Amino acid sequence: MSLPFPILTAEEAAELIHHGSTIGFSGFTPAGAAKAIPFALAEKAKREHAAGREFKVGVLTGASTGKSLDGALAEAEAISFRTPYQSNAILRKQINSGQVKFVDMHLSLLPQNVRYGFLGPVHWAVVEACDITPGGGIVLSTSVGAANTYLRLADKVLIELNAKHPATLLGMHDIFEPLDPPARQEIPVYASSDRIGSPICVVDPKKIAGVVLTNQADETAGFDEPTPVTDQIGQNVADFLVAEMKANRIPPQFLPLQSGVGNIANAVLGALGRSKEVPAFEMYTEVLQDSVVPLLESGRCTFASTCALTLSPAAMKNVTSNIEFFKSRILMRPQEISNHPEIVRRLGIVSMNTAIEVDLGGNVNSTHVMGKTMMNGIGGSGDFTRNAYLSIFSCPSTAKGGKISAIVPLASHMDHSEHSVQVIITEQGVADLRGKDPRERAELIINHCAHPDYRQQLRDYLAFTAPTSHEPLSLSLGLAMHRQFTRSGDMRNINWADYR
Ligand code: 0RQ
Repeated sequence: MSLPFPILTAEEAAELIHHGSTIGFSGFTPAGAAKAIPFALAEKAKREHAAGREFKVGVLTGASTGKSLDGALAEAEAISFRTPYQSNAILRKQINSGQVKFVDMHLSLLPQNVRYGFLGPVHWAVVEACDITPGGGIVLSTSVGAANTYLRLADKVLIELNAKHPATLLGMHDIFEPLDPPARQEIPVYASSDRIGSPICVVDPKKIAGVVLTNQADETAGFDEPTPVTDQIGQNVADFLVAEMKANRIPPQFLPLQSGVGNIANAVLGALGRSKEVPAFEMYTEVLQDSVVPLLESGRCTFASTCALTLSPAAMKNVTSNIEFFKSRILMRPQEISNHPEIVRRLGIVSMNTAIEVDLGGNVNSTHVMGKTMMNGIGGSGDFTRNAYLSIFSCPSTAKGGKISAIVPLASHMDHSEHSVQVIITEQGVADLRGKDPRERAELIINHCAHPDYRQQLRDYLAFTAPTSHEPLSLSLGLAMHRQFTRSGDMRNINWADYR
């Protein structure tokens, strides 16, 4: 089919974008992220810089992306502003040195914040598609993210038409954008599999400045091999959910599951899939990782609503070669819907996200190492945690070879407060904080989740706090374990007397 749009090289497309532009890219994780145009834009930035001219752009995406987008643009020092989430090592350094302004945002809020004008105008939408019609109908590829909103709001649109993703993905997306207040209405998703929108995005064809033909796989990174620690965390989560079911706190048909990204999330889902006692379940989540594909094939997972197919090339091939099977079991939604608090609360989702550290009150830091250094961002963890039927955070009890305790007296940064966090799970065990007061919480977390190397020093800390206060907090000692790590490189060296 011939298209009524200019067919451009990635370099020609990049030439259209000027210094100071704000670009809304497709991509939620590396899945469905634009690749050729951002890479060419990074090359253009290098040329401009070599000629002594400024060249930086504002980068909006769905979540993290791949090496051709965040990686290449960061390496070219071409990013002025970035939101809402990232996981690239070079970009992380630039964010932490103040070179790039980064706004860490709940992923469900990003599209409405763009619509409300809170982030300024979007000059370009650069979106990967697996098919496009002459009338401006766009079939997105392996994620939706915020691409639908960028396509609608941007002044101009560039499409990467990627032959690597088959046009038969048509039907796997469900595009829906809510009205804005005061006209806002309910979002009519009553079950994980409910379709409420359109399989395609439609843009005014006059806005399409060009189409770039590509053939590139998603730049998904593999997972680390499971370790005894991640396996044990997974097992503890599975055992906890089985016990909840037996106690009739989870209905026998189970509840939809949400799971975050990374090694731990992958291990948790693997353990749930293997469990003989967890019944077949649905997922209402934001990222579908490799571990879910065999669960869908075996029927352990009966349906997965997601925002992205974050799959390795092998797992992706599995899906595309059996597309009709998976199309009846997977739905990709915009992040505004996959992560929407209203739906999370209505469906009764069990949320499972990852902490960097947890404090004795049950407050969770998911983003900032030692309170200062941004790791990736809050992502969707807050969207789900605050509204979940049951909210779980898991992490290894220690980091950096045991020199850091993930259980600390006071979180050095707080993403999820004690009011939203119900259950903490490490390889050591489970702290069920529901209905517990601050002192009970502290004891449960020390006894069930802290590493044995740290239990006594955490108990010593508790002993220093005033027994009559509601929160067991010492203003002078709360961050002493963190200070000890920055001083000596090992939290185990703490001598509380040095800090009193
Ligand atoms: O560092 O790679 O240098 O060894 O953090 O930790 O244990 O490999 O776990 O890959 O699951 O990532 C919270 C970062 C965990 C991630 C986080 C260091 C550790 C290692 C990675 P190295 P692991 P994971 C989904 C929803 C955001 C919130 C969320 C994340 C590295 O899951 O970004 O769940 N979550 N969002 O050594 C110092 C500590 C540490 C520490 C871990 N206490 N101190 N370093 N690390 N704990 C996202 C989306 O919405 C898209």
